[in-house]
Amino acid sequence: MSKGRHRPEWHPATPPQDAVFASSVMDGVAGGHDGLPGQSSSGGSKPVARRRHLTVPDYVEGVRAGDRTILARAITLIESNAPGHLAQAQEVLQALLPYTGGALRVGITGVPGVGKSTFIEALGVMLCERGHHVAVLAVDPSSSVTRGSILGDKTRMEALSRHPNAYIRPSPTGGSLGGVTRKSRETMLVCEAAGFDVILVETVGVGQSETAVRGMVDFFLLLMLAGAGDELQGIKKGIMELADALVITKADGENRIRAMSAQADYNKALHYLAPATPGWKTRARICSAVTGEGIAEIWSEIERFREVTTASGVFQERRRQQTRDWLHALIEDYLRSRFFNHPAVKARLPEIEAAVVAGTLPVTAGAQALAQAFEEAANG
Ligand SMILES: Nc1nc2c(ncn2[C@@H]2O[C@H](COP(=O)(O)OP(=O)(O)O)[C@@H](O)[C@H]2O)c(=O)[nH]1
Ligand SMILES: [Mg+2]
Repeated sequence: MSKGRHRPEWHPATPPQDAVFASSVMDGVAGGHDGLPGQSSSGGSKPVARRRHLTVPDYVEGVRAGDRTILARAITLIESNAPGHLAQAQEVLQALLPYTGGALRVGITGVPGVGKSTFIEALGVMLCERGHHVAVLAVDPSSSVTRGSILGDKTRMEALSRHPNAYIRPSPTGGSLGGVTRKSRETMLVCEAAGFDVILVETVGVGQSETAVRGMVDFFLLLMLAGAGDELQGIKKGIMELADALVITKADGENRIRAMSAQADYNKALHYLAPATPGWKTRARICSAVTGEGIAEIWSEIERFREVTTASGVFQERRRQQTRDWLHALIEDYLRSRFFNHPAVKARLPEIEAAVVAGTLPVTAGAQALAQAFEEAANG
């Protein structure tokens, strides 16, 4: 592994290949992350306790007590792709489940450079000062390429990462979007059981990850730049339809006036879109993480959203629906992978693919033939 990058602090006594680890961990920043204030996580002298094997009750009690080291290890366990770890992770989750669900879950998306991390820093610090406990997670399926961009972001979240009420967790590098979102959802639950009452999920708005994050949060915030008012169509419209609030960032200095004009444009455009949440009107606002303008107002709006949708039942129903959707998504992933990895399917797929492409076999007949081969083999 490259310098400055190493395996998670938690790993089995007899290390298998590095490949089983869903995440690799960069050298820690000097801050309170992972409960190691001011100490590099690759530092030479590690407390003995960090190496100790943890049982399921150890994890559960440690997380419930808000022990940052054990919280970090529980998340690392969840992020592991090793089959042996999956069973233990699920036992831990099962035990923690009664203590989950208490946080307000907020997703934050926008193109790279729009100011997500800076916004999260400003909002997060404000919330921590008010006594909230804030966990920041990232969903970034591309991070196996960019290697956990939130780690670079941690320099943008310096004050927040040092705040005792905050916990910042980099994106798991799990490969597929499905894998990354499973880990992020479960990490979110563990953070709730640890007592965090606000979960902020950052995701880059460049692919399908914003749809995945919309599926795991209560409130979805889209950050936008001024000067984009003339390109309201296309992909942006699709993302705008997912948002419960639209925020024009960097409304400071000379840009403030442009931000206000963009706000007016977006409010007009939003008028014609179906609301992302029934009974809630999505509005555009402006904010500046530099002057602090708009940050407190956005939080008030998120709180009002919770009140309105809780009173109408939409809040609770969305969570139930998200959980059902999650179950179905996992089943689909499982079946898809069983199907395509089955020797009977693998043996016939190339020939059937070639036949449908050549136009000698109807596509439906080809799919049926594969399904039949799979079922016959699966039924013995
Ligand atoms: N003037 C101004 N610059 C900002 C503001 N928020 C972020 N920036 C700058 O915009 C750049 C990108 O910010 P960042 O938070 O990393 O964006 P992300 O990629 O969406 O997470 C950085 O150079 C920030 O300093 C703001 O409110 N006002
Ligand atoms: Mg960022």
